Order: sequence, then C-alpha cells, then structure tokens
Amino acid sequence: MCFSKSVVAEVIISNSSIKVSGGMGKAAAVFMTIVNDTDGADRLISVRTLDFKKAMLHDTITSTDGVVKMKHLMMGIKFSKGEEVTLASGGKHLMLMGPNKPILTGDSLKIWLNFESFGEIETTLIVQ
Ligand SMILES: [Cu+2]
Repeated sequence: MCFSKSVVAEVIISNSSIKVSGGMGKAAAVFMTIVNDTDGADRLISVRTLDFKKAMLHDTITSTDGVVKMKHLMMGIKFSKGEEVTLASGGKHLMLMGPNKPILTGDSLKIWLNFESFGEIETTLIVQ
C-alpha cells in the first residue's frame, strides 16, 4: 500500500497505490480514489504511462460459476458532477501491462489519466 496525492484544478486523486504481479512485474493493477469536483459530468477515457507498453481501464467481474475475470471498460468510467469513484482490488482498476523495465520496490512511476472534459491529469505512484 502506498499513498501519493495529486491535486490539479478540480479532479482530485488520492490514496493511489500500485500492485505489481508476475515476477519482475509483467502487469500491475493501480488503485486510487478519484473525485470529480468540476462543474459537470466527465468521463475517464484512457490512461497512459511511459513505464508499460499498455494501459487499460478494467473492471472485475465474477461469473455465476465463481470465475473472476477482468473486463476492459471500452466506454471508460463515467463521473457525474461531484462523484467520487474508488478504484480498488476486486472492482474497477487501471491495468498496466508489459513493463519497459523491471518494476522494483521504491520505484516511482508517473501515469496520466485522460478525462474527456477535464483533460489530462498526472499522478505519481510509488511501488511498495
Ligand atoms: Cu485488470
């Protein structure tokens, strides 16, 4: 668990953490709380980072037979005005795949979240 906080204008990111899986870190899930404190609805449409080849928005779905799968959120994540969305283990999260370098404890990774109306917001994750 790690915490880093970015406040840029009025989309607020807090409690961010990154969980690396698969040996040298073949993939990582990113969790955080995002508050849309702007004047209107918005939508998180994409995420990017220089440290992984691919970054996606995922949701976690448990099928009726108990199989847990991750689903690509093609339409992004919608925020109504003032809405707080928590990205957490077992729910919606950011998925980073294909590291461009070994991801080690203590590394700080920059990611950029792209919102339809608000634009891009940068945040830093510390690997723990
Ligand atoms: Cu995922």
